[in-house]
Amino acid sequence: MYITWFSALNDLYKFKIHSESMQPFGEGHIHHTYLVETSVGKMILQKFNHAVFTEPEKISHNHLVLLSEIDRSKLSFQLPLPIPNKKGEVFTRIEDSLFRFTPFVNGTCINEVQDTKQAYLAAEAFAGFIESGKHISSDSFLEVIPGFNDLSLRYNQLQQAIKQTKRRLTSELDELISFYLNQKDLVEEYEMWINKLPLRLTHNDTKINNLIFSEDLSTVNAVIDLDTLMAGYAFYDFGDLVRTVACTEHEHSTKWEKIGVDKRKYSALMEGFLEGGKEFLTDDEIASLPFGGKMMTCIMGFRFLADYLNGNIYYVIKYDEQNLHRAKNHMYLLKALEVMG
Ligand code: GN1
Ligand code: MG
Repeated sequence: MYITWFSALNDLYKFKIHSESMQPFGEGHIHHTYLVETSVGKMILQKFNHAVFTEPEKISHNHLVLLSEIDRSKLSFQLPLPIPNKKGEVFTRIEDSLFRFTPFVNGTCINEVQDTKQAYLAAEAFAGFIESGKHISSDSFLEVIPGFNDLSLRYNQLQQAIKQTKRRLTSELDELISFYLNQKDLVEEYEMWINKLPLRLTHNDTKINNLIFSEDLSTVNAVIDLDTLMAGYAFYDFGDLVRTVACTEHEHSTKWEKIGVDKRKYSALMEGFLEGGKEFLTDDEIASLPFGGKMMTCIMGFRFLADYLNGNIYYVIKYDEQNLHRAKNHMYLLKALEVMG
């Protein structure tokens, strides 16, 4: 299988791929990602998940808007965008699969920050990303996944999954369903904020492993995973950082009693985001940031639980109950964030 892809890819790109060098790379839940050596150096090769992104041309459109509207040389980090094939296309179709190459950026990807400095840098970089596109009209971007971060829509999708599920209702599952259905207040608060705040270019998937730090973790070398860049609210990007940086345990941890909020990392995120966003953040946006942490934790809880109920059709999982456990992990995190206010 791989051999067929490689010989086809080798004909379609200007560089040669050393197939024996290929190794799985990163922790993404959606695409299959590999690191490969080529005649022009290391590259990232992805077998693209077009069941999740059914309209890849919208991603390309958004990338082109970004390329034409921002001056990447002015950014303090790289934005590695896909490398076109010989025909100028960023996606290469081989049989039923889509592939793409992006430049490999040296550095290190982390799943957990070791100290508050990295939390600060991460938030500053993601706010800097929004800042770079602050002059672009939100209408210029296409919605790559409809309602991707829309809490009301995800709540409805969860309700639908509960109605249709074939899963047996255990007490654990029952507790999670009740907990998430009880989050109506957050959904209402979400509606209130979106009626008040400006839409901007946002990244929409600001988990910590979507940054490449320098080896010594002293700077951010690149903001990666640019598939979901589109119009959104600043609190989405702050919120997903809270979910993945300020939590005392990883997203896949099942050590329920250890899940909580690291307040020092949370404060560092807030400081970094305010610094990176100082040129554009309005007072209302600043006031919405704490809501973002709760909202993004809640939306992932909805999505993980819905995916478990739907039979694990969306996220890559390592065992059948992993999505249930991710939703349970997020229930504990959301409870801890609620306590903070
Ligand atoms: C997915 O690809 P990855 O792992 O960065 C998901 C995000 C979720 C995340 C949960 C397109 O991101 O929305 O936050 O998993 N991306 C998509 O960790 O659904
Ligand atoms: Mg990713």
